[in-house]
This record gives sequence, structure tokens and C-alpha cells, in this order.
Amino acid sequence: MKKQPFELFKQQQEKYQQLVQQKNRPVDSVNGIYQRYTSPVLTVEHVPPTWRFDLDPIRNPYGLERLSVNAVFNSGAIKLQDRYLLMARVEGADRKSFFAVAESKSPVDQFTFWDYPVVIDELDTAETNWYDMRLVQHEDGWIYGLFCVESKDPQAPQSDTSSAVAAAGIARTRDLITWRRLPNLQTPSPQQRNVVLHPEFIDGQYAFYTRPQDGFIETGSGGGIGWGLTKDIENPRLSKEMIIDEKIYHTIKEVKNGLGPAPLKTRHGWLQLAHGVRNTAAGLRYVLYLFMTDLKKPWVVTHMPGGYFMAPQDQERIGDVSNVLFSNGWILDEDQTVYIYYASSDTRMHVAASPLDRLIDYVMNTPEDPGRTSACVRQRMEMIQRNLNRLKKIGPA
Ligand code: M1P
Repeated sequence: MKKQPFELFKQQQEKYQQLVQQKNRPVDSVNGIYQRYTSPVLTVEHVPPTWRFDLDPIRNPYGLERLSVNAVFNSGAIKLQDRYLLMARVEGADRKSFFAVAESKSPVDQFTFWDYPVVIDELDTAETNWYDMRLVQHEDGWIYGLFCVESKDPQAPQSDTSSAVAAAGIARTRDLITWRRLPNLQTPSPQQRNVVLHPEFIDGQYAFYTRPQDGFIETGSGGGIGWGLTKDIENPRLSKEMIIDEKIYHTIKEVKNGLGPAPLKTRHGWLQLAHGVRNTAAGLRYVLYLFMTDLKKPWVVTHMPGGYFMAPQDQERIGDVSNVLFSNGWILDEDQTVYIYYASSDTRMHVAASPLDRLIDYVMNTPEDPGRTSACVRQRMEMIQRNLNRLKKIGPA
């Protein structure tokens, strides 16, 4: 294996250049609700080789990859002027995640990382890992980044080297380049993940969607999507937290759930995207679901379609944490198309697209989960009967 020191870098650079120029194609929709695309929008191969190889021949005489990257997933999303921007979670081979912006003029392909990852101040050296940033353009004029801050559990016995504590980190910016870190969100529950800022003031206060949890993995007595208000974003403290979308036995959110990106404002209400988790013999299964909340009272659920909106399929099923779809970013474009950026199996990023009206129709007119087999079969029988009667009248399709 005798290679010139930087031959590998050059090969990787060429591959990378080809990849970031590739166009994506929509896949025919199988349910009429959304269209997937053939290729992921961000993968490990989209990470610039300059982030992985050291090009100094003295420090790196064999031209080896020095800082490998393991995965690119769970990205926030925002459109600024005509630029589609993804705030990716880039995970190094050392397991530490960091944030990096990938930009494109197209919503579905050719995403290219900026020259450098994002730098945000740490509040405390105990903060070991940051991930899953939600980008929220708030009506106060700032763009907020809400992310999970993970530290080793200080209460854990010395022999326990994996228990951790999750908190909600907050930083704000105007340009995604210069960030000011604010204090972490204080809430009545001991741990938080999947915290999202509502984009508008509610009664003059900042409103947060939360996901209270007792432990790091198990939500314990917590769980469900919560809601709370705070007057001061520079000292963010929720004195009360109420559950607005609870986890429910024998549904797609039986074990836990969490809000995805900040909701989209529509004339019918706030369109919300979340993930639901259930347990199986093969481990946890994460799917995406949509629901709607009241325009004036975003904490009141008005429509909750039964079942999932998107579930892992084909290659999406496989990765570092298999059988997972997770989304923390979407963009409502000027032409009213919604681009949903979702990660599969904690490994790569994809996009799906749908006109906003179609998603509203899906949310408002898909029947709710009736909760029991016999009610579900009745629900389906009624539709089949209506269809057969209709087909009798109009003839076979
Ligand atoms: O591994 C699946 C997901 O698990 C966590 O989500 P939740 O808190 O809802 O269980 C997060 O760590 C997320 O990053 C990850 O994708």
C-alpha cells in the first residue's frame, strides 16, 4: 500500500467535488402526502476533506485521515434570502457532535459545508456533547439555536461511566456565524431534550416546547411534549411546564415523543412535526408524525392524525441507531412547498417535499387513532364500504 502522501486526499477531494454537484430526483409518492428524494442531502461524504486530513507533510508524512467523521444527521434548517441552510449535527469518530452549516441555492441538493464548523461558547467544561439544533427565527429579530447539552451525571457512582444529564442550550445569532450563548433553560423537570422555541411571543413572553424527562434515555414519569413560558430569554426559567401532547399506550408515541422543528404558521393553526418512539423486540423505533395546534393558543392540540406520517424505509432503516427517523428542521418556501429535512438511523440527512395545503389536508382530515383494534377495523370497514358503493356507481377505476 505505497501511496504518495496526499494522493488519498486528492482522491477524496475529487469525489467530494463530484458529490456536492450531484442533482437529486424526486421519487414518485406512494401515498400522495409527500415525495421522498432518491439521494440523501448530507452524508459523511459531504464533509470537506480539509476537515479530515492534515495537509502538513511534516505532521502527516503518510497523508492519513487524522480527524475522521462518523455521521452527519439531525439538522436544523432555515432559509435566508435565497439560501437554504442546514445546521447539521456532525459527529466525529470520537463521538463528539458539533454544528456546521451546509448551504445550497436548491432545497433538495448540492448542499456544501461552509469552510469552518460553527463555534459557540461553552458555559462549563462539564458540557461534553452538543447536538440536534433547532433554528428558530423569532419575532424579536434574533435567530435562536436550541440544542441539547449533555454532561456526565455528577450523581452517578464512579463505576457508572455512561449515565448523563441532558439540558437545553440556547444561543442566538443574526447570521449563523457569530453566536452569543445564553444560559441553559431552567425547567421544573430534571432533564430536557428536544426543546424548541415558539417563533412568536405569547402574552408578551417567550414560549418553549419541552420534553421533560427523569433520566437520560427513559423519560420516566416525565415525557410527552411540554409547554412553558418565560419573560426573560437572557435568564430563561419556566416555573410551570404542562404536557400538551402526552405519550400514549399502544400508539406510535408509546415510549416517548419530542417536537421536531419550530411549528409553521398556517391559516388553520400551527403545523407541528414531531417524533414518536415505541419499543420493539429489535429496539426502539422512531417515526415522524404531524399535528396541529390552535393559532391563538399554540399549546392546544386541534388535530392529531392517527399513526405516523413517515417511517424508516429501505436504506433509511440502517445506520448507527437503526430504525430511526428524526427531524428537527423544515422550510416553508415562498411557493408554499414544505421541505422536510429528516435524518435516518442517526447516520445521514434526507429531504421530503409536499405542498403546504396537502399537509394541512392530511392533518385536518386523516382520522385519529381510535385506540383499539375493534374501533380501528370499524373505521376501515366504513371507508371500504363507502368506496365500494362509489365504485358501484361510477364503475371500476
Ligand atoms: O437515537 C435516536 C435519537 O435519540 C434521541 O432522541 P430522544 O431524546 O427523543 O430519544 C436523541 O439523542 C436524538 O439525537 C437521536 O437521533
